[in-house]
Amino acid sequence: MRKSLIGFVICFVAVVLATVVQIKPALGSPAPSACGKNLLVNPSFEDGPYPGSYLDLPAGSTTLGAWAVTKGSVDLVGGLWPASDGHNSIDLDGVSFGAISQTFDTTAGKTYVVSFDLAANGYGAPAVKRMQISAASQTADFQYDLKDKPYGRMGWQPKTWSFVAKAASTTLAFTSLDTENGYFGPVIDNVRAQAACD
Ligand SMILES: [Ca+2]
Repeated sequence: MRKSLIGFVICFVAVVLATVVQIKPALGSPAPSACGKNLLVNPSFEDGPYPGSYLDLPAGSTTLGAWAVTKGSVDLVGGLWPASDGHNSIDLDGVSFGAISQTFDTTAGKTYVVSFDLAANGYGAPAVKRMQISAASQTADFQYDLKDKPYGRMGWQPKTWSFVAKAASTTLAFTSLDTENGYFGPVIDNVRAQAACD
């Protein structure tokens, strides 16, 4: 008798839990899916010279090819830490707060999906690294809190964002929003920009 009662209670709880899970509202609208090829050149920062441990690139540098360094400086990081893809990644704080951008062909009115991996230079402050992604006058801010960084690893976090193009070409930019120190910033790698699926 007692066993059947326990069985009934377990079944009842399971049904309630299943119902709660099913009616749980979605948090925000899902990002659109990406289709087709990556529209970026040198999307993983693997082209160009071998950076050794790291190579500081000031604004105006052409070392990254299709990527322009547009502000302050960034570091092309090689052996200093593991990239999320290939060998190299970019610290958006080189010796000052930096930014990079790349312009690619788009179709006005079409949605594009940008994905990248985000980590942080853990060698110093600020404790929370901040950056902004922008394209076609649309922006989104991202941050990486060092307290979330696993010990001894980069702890790369995949990020996704989408924008609607307004012209036949669009400039995609990654900009450090840090205001402290200038040497140890948000780190990005493995950038993709693809048209959203129709
Ligand atoms: Ca890479």
